[in-house]
Amino acid sequence: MKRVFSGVQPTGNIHLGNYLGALKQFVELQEDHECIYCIVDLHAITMPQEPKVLREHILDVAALYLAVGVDPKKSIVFVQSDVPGHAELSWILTCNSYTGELSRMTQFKDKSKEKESAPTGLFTYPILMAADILLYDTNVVPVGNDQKQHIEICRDLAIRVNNKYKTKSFIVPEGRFLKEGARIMSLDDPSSKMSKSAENIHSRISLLDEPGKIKKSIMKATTDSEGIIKYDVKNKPGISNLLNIYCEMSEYTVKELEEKYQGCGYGDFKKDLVEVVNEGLKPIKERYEEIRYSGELPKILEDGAKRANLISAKTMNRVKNNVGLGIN
Ligand code: ATP
Ligand code: LTN
Repeated sequence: MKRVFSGVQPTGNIHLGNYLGALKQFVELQEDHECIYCIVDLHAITMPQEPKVLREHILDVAALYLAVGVDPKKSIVFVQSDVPGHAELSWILTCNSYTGELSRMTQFKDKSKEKESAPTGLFTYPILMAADILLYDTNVVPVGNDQKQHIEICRDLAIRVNNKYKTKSFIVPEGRFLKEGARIMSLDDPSSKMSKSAENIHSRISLLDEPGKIKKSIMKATTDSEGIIKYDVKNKPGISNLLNIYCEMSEYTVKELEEKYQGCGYGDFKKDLVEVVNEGLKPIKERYEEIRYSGELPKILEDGAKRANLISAKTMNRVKNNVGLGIN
């Protein structure tokens, strides 16, 4: 069975982009893969975090994993900082990376722009992510399209270390991306991706938003003045984004939706989309409420960390041996 690894940062506001771009695939993959799903808290501290809030967000994401259908009996679910191998392997990879390749990462450029000096962790973020993946001999990494560059550098590092030490320390993983165009964009500005950190709460639909808030966000969503429901990302990015969301949250294809709404205005289309999104999120919210405060979460995460540690310890042993670290 192929092994899958992915992670989500515990930074709050898990939104429809995270769900459709990542979490939904996690659930599908666990049927015929050995899956490891991580809450990447070490990545979260590359930006300032309030300790008490961070702790809560870790449990929020864990509960959301389970609420969308990740099954801890089938998959390993754990918190990154509970497994020391991530930070350890990250250092070895750091020593095999170049400042030039890290400076070219768009995420670093975006997040550090207009700052006089940026946190070093933000700069080395892709290396820690590579360590996450390589630590588990991962074959497949399901992520949103925005992570393509990170997967590429992870593959480069794996190949580079294998070649440098003339041993097979790492399996070279493949990314599994959502089909092109299915990147979920911000509702108020369809030229940027839906994001946890955007200031305007109506730019995103968080999975735990109230139905009334969701209605408001969708009804306010930026479209165009043409009034024709047609998929055309270049000229009609707003309506195309809403068509994507509708399609991903229902059984319809984009083509079928264009036919269904031929001659209708944006208002009617948006009203139906509100229904579809609210109905789709209802069971997730109900399960989340059950799980989040049930007391079973810490046990599930502890058990996950134990299982993850067993796998990662084997990899660390092999890699340290290949690199010549330690005495045995
Ligand atoms: P931020 O916007 O604050 O940078 P984020 O929303 O990208 O954070 P992450 O925890 O970094 O959140 O991402 C979790 C997963 O969700 C990743 O696989 C990422 O590719 C995916 N993802 C994030 N935003 C989108 C989006 N708008 N559309 C599709 N997938 C997305
Ligand atoms: N950078 C990722 C989160 C992440 C991740 C990983 C995803 C950290 N480590 C390992 C897949 C595999 C993001 O989604 N922004």
